[in-house]
Amino acid sequence: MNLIPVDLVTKEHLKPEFVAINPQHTLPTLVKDDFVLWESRAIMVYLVETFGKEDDPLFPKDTEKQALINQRLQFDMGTLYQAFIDQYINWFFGYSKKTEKKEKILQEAIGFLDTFLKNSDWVAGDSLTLADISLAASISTFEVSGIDLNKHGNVSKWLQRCKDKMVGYKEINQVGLERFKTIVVNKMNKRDSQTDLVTTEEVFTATEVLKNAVKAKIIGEEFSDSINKINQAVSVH
Ligand SMILES: N[C@@H](CCC(=O)N[C@@H](CS)C(=O)NCC(=O)O)C(=O)O
Repeated sequence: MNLIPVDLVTKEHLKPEFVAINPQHTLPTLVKDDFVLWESRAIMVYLVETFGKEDDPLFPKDTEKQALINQRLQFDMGTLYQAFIDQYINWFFGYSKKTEKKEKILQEAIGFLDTFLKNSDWVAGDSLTLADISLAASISTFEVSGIDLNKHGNVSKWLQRCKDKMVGYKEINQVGLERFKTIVVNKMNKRDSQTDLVTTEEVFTATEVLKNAVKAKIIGEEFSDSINKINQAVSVH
Protein backbone atom coordinates (compact mmCIF):
# COMPACT_ATOMS: atom_id res chain seq x y z
CA MET A 1 0.00 0.00 0.00
CA ASN A 2 1.29 3.45 -0.95
CA LEU A 3 0.48 6.27 1.45
CA ILE A 4 0.25 9.50 -0.55
CA PRO A 5 0.06 12.64 1.59
CA VAL A 6 -2.53 15.21 0.46
CA ASP A 7 -1.92 18.63 2.02
CA LEU A 8 -5.08 20.21 3.43
CA VAL A 9 -3.23 23.43 4.25
CA THR A 10 -2.35 24.10 0.63
CA LYS A 11 -5.84 22.82 -0.33
CA GLU A 12 -4.51 19.97 -2.45
CA HIS A 13 -7.74 18.11 -1.68
CA LEU A 14 -9.72 20.74 -3.62
CA LYS A 15 -7.67 20.38 -6.80
CA PRO A 16 -9.76 19.13 -9.76
CA GLU A 17 -7.70 15.93 -10.02
CA PHE A 18 -8.50 15.01 -6.40
CA VAL A 19 -12.17 16.02 -6.61
CA ALA A 20 -12.44 13.85 -9.72
CA ILE A 21 -11.45 10.88 -7.53
CA ASN A 22 -13.49 11.84 -4.45
CA PRO A 23 -16.18 14.46 -5.09
CA GLN A 24 -16.57 14.84 -1.31
CA HIS A 25 -12.84 15.78 -1.18
CA THR A 26 -12.24 14.15 2.20
CA LEU A 27 -9.17 12.41 3.56
CA PRO A 28 -8.47 9.56 3.80
CA THR A 29 -9.40 8.26 0.35
CA LEU A 30 -8.43 4.78 -0.83
CA VAL A 31 -7.79 4.01 -4.49
CA LYS A 32 -7.32 0.44 -5.72
CA ASP A 33 -7.38 0.21 -9.51
CA ASP A 34 -10.90 1.40 -10.43
CA PHE A 35 -12.21 1.09 -6.90
CA VAL A 36 -12.39 4.27 -4.80
CA LEU A 37 -13.49 4.42 -1.17
CA TRP A 38 -13.59 7.16 1.43
CA GLU A 39 -14.76 7.39 5.08
CA SER A 40 -11.93 6.15 7.29
CA ARG A 41 -14.01 3.55 9.14
CA ALA A 42 -15.37 2.01 5.93
CA ILE A 43 -11.79 1.90 4.60
CA MET A 44 -10.55 0.08 7.71
CA VAL A 45 -13.27 -2.58 7.48
CA TYR A 46 -12.60 -3.05 3.75
CA LEU A 47 -8.84 -3.43 4.31
CA VAL A 48 -9.20 -6.05 7.03
CA GLU A 49 -11.91 -7.99 5.17
CA THR A 50 -9.90 -7.96 1.94
CA PHE A 51 -6.31 -8.26 3.11
CA GLY A 52 -6.56 -9.35 6.77
CA LYS A 53 -6.10 -12.79 8.28
CA GLU A 54 -8.83 -15.41 8.16
CA ASP A 55 -11.20 -14.40 11.01
CA ASP A 56 -8.95 -11.43 11.81
CA PRO A 57 -9.27 -10.36 15.49
CA LEU A 58 -9.35 -6.73 14.30
CA PHE A 59 -12.78 -7.45 12.75
CA PRO A 60 -13.80 -11.05 13.53
CA LYS A 61 -16.35 -13.02 11.50
CA ASP A 62 -18.64 -13.57 14.51
CA THR A 63 -21.66 -11.38 13.74
CA GLU A 64 -22.20 -10.23 17.33
CA LYS A 65 -18.55 -9.27 17.75
CA GLN A 66 -18.74 -7.44 14.42
CA ALA A 67 -21.96 -5.71 15.42
CA LEU A 68 -20.39 -4.42 18.62
CA ILE A 69 -17.37 -3.11 16.69
CA ASN A 70 -19.71 -1.42 14.21
CA GLN A 71 -21.69 0.14 17.06
CA ARG A 72 -18.48 1.60 18.55
CA LEU A 73 -17.34 2.84 15.11
CA GLN A 74 -20.66 4.59 14.59
CA PHE A 75 -20.60 5.96 18.14
CA ASP A 76 -17.18 7.41 17.33
CA MET A 77 -18.28 9.09 14.11
CA GLY A 78 -21.80 10.17 15.02
CA THR A 79 -21.56 10.98 18.71
CA LEU A 80 -18.04 11.31 20.09
CA TYR A 81 -16.08 12.92 17.25
CA GLN A 82 -19.12 14.94 16.22
CA ALA A 83 -19.26 16.47 19.71
CA PHE A 84 -15.57 17.42 19.31
CA ILE A 85 -16.24 19.00 15.91
CA ASP A 86 -19.14 21.00 17.35
CA GLN A 87 -17.16 22.36 20.29
CA TYR A 88 -13.49 22.43 19.19
CA ILE A 89 -13.01 22.08 15.41
CA ASN A 90 -15.60 24.77 14.74
CA TRP A 91 -13.87 26.98 17.31
CA PHE A 92 -10.38 26.34 15.92
CA PHE A 93 -11.53 27.34 12.44
CA GLY A 94 -13.59 30.29 13.63
CA TYR A 95 -16.99 28.92 12.63
CA SER A 96 -18.59 29.14 16.08
CA LYS A 97 -17.80 29.87 19.71
CA LYS A 98 -17.31 27.31 22.44
CA THR A 99 -20.27 26.91 24.77
CA GLU A 100 -20.85 25.17 28.11
CA LYS A 101 -23.66 23.16 26.55
CA LYS A 102 -21.42 21.79 23.78
CA GLU A 103 -18.67 21.03 26.36
CA LYS A 104 -21.20 19.10 28.44
CA ILE A 105 -22.25 17.03 25.41
CA LEU A 106 -18.59 16.26 24.61
CA GLN A 107 -17.77 15.32 28.20
CA GLU A 108 -20.85 13.11 28.33
CA ALA A 109 -19.71 11.31 25.15
CA ILE A 110 -16.21 10.72 26.60
CA GLY A 111 -18.01 9.45 29.71
CA PHE A 112 -19.89 6.88 27.58
CA LEU A 113 -16.57 5.62 26.24
CA ASP A 114 -15.31 5.41 29.82
CA THR A 115 -18.29 3.19 30.63
CA PHE A 116 -17.58 0.91 27.63
CA LEU A 117 -14.11 0.41 29.10
CA LYS A 118 -15.29 -0.35 32.63
CA ASN A 119 -15.03 -4.12 32.35
CA SER A 120 -12.60 -4.65 29.50
CA ASP A 121 -9.22 -3.47 28.31
CA TRP A 122 -10.43 -2.75 24.78
CA VAL A 123 -13.50 -0.85 23.61
CA ALA A 124 -15.32 -3.78 21.97
CA GLY A 125 -14.29 -6.69 24.15
CA ASP A 126 -11.14 -8.42 25.27
CA SER A 127 -8.94 -7.80 22.28
CA LEU A 128 -7.84 -4.85 20.18
CA THR A 129 -10.19 -4.24 17.23
CA LEU A 130 -10.82 -1.64 14.54
CA ALA A 131 -13.00 0.19 17.06
CA ASP A 132 -9.94 0.85 19.23
CA ILE A 133 -7.99 2.16 16.24
CA SER A 134 -10.75 4.56 15.24
CA LEU A 135 -11.48 5.75 18.78
CA ALA A 136 -7.77 6.11 19.63
CA ALA A 137 -7.40 8.47 16.67
CA SER A 138 -10.26 10.58 18.04
CA ILE A 139 -9.27 10.56 21.71
CA SER A 140 -5.60 11.30 21.00
CA THR A 141 -6.76 14.31 18.97
CA PHE A 142 -8.77 15.45 21.99
CA GLU A 143 -5.66 15.03 24.14
CA VAL A 144 -3.45 17.26 21.98
CA SER A 145 -6.30 19.79 21.86
CA GLY A 146 -5.92 20.22 25.62
CA ILE A 147 -8.98 18.27 26.75
CA ASP A 148 -8.33 16.83 30.22
CA LEU A 149 -8.82 13.07 30.03
CA ASN A 150 -7.80 12.43 33.63
CA LYS A 151 -11.35 12.68 34.88
CA HIS A 152 -12.14 9.72 32.59
CA GLY A 153 -9.76 7.23 34.20
CA ASN A 154 -10.61 4.22 32.05
CA VAL A 155 -10.20 6.29 28.87
CA SER A 156 -6.79 7.68 29.82
CA LYS A 157 -5.49 4.22 30.83
CA TRP A 158 -6.84 2.73 27.59
CA LEU A 159 -5.23 5.50 25.49
CA GLN A 160 -1.87 4.68 27.06
CA ARG A 161 -2.49 1.00 26.27
CA CYS A 162 -3.20 1.95 22.63
CA LYS A 163 0.00 4.01 22.45
CA ASP A 164 2.00 1.07 23.83
CA LYS A 165 0.42 -1.77 21.89
CA MET A 166 -1.00 -0.48 18.62
CA VAL A 167 1.21 -1.33 15.65
CA GLY A 168 2.23 1.83 13.82
CA TYR A 169 0.75 4.23 16.42
CA LYS A 170 3.87 6.41 16.49
CA GLU A 171 4.60 6.35 12.77
CA ILE A 172 1.05 6.99 11.63
CA ASN A 173 -0.99 8.62 14.39
CA GLN A 174 1.64 10.56 16.31
CA VAL A 175 2.99 12.20 13.16
CA GLY A 176 -0.48 13.44 12.20
CA LEU A 177 -1.17 14.64 15.74
CA GLU A 178 2.02 16.71 15.80
CA ARG A 179 1.02 18.36 12.54
CA PHE A 180 -2.52 18.99 13.80
CA LYS A 181 -1.07 20.55 16.93
CA THR A 182 1.32 22.80 15.02
CA ILE A 183 -1.29 24.02 12.57
CA VAL A 184 -4.46 24.21 14.60
CA VAL A 185 -3.95 24.05 18.34
CA ASN A 186 -1.04 26.51 18.50
CA LYS A 187 -2.90 28.95 16.27
CA MET A 188 -5.90 28.72 18.57
CA ASN A 189 -3.78 29.19 21.69
CA LYS A 190 -2.62 32.54 20.30
CA ARG A 191 -6.15 33.80 20.74
CA ASP A 192 -6.13 35.44 24.16
CA SER A 193 -9.69 34.65 24.98
CA GLN A 194 -12.94 33.40 23.61
CA THR A 195 -14.22 36.95 23.19
CA ASP A 196 -11.45 37.63 20.66
CA LEU A 197 -13.01 35.16 18.27
CA VAL A 198 -15.01 36.72 15.48
CA THR A 199 -16.78 33.92 13.68
CA THR A 200 -16.96 33.65 9.90
CA GLU A 201 -20.71 34.04 10.19
CA GLU A 202 -20.37 37.30 12.14
CA VAL A 203 -17.88 38.70 9.64
CA PHE A 204 -20.14 37.72 6.77
CA THR A 205 -23.18 39.36 8.40
CA ALA A 206 -21.25 42.53 9.30
CA THR A 207 -19.78 42.99 5.83
CA GLU A 208 -23.16 42.31 4.18
CA VAL A 209 -24.77 44.99 6.37
CA LEU A 210 -22.00 47.44 5.49
CA LYS A 211 -22.20 46.67 1.77
CA ASN A 212 -25.97 47.26 1.80
CA ALA A 213 -25.50 50.47 3.75
CA VAL A 214 -23.06 51.71 1.07
CA LYS A 215 -25.52 50.73 -1.66
CA ALA A 216 -28.37 52.55 0.10
CA LYS A 217 -26.05 55.54 0.53
CA ILE A 218 -26.56 55.45 4.31
CA ILE A 219 -22.79 55.47 4.60
CA GLY A 220 -20.27 56.73 2.07
CA GLU A 221 -18.31 54.89 -0.65
CA GLU A 222 -15.18 55.18 1.50
CA PHE A 223 -16.52 52.31 3.60
CA SER A 224 -16.14 49.90 0.65
CA ASP A 225 -12.43 49.98 1.26
CA SER A 226 -12.93 49.12 4.94
CA ILE A 227 -15.16 46.19 3.99
CA ASN A 228 -12.42 44.78 1.79
CA LYS A 229 -9.90 45.31 4.57
CA ILE A 230 -12.11 43.45 7.07
CA ASN A 231 -12.49 40.55 4.67
CA GLN A 232 -8.74 40.38 4.16
CA ALA A 233 -7.83 40.82 7.84
CA VAL A 234 -10.16 38.23 9.29
CA SER A 235 -8.64 35.14 7.86
CA VAL A 236 -10.24 32.43 9.92
CA HIS A 237 -8.97 29.53 7.88
N1 LIG B 1 -15.91 10.94 8.52
C1 LIG B 1 -14.82 11.17 7.61
C2 LIG B 1 -14.25 12.55 7.87
C3 LIG B 1 -13.26 12.92 6.80
C4 LIG B 1 -12.80 14.36 6.92
O1 LIG B 1 -13.59 15.30 7.09
N2 LIG B 1 -11.49 14.56 6.82
C5 LIG B 1 -10.94 15.89 6.87
C6 LIG B 1 -9.50 15.83 7.30
S1 LIG B 1 -9.34 15.16 8.89
C7 LIG B 1 -10.97 16.46 5.47
O2 LIG B 1 -10.69 15.75 4.53
N3 LIG B 1 -11.32 17.73 5.32
C8 LIG B 1 -11.31 18.38 4.06
C9 LIG B 1 -12.66 18.59 3.46
O3 LIG B 1 -13.67 18.10 4.02
O4 LIG B 1 -12.73 19.30 2.44
C10 LIG B 1 -13.74 10.09 7.78
O5 LIG B 1 -13.61 9.54 8.88
O6 LIG B 1 -13.06 9.74 6.80
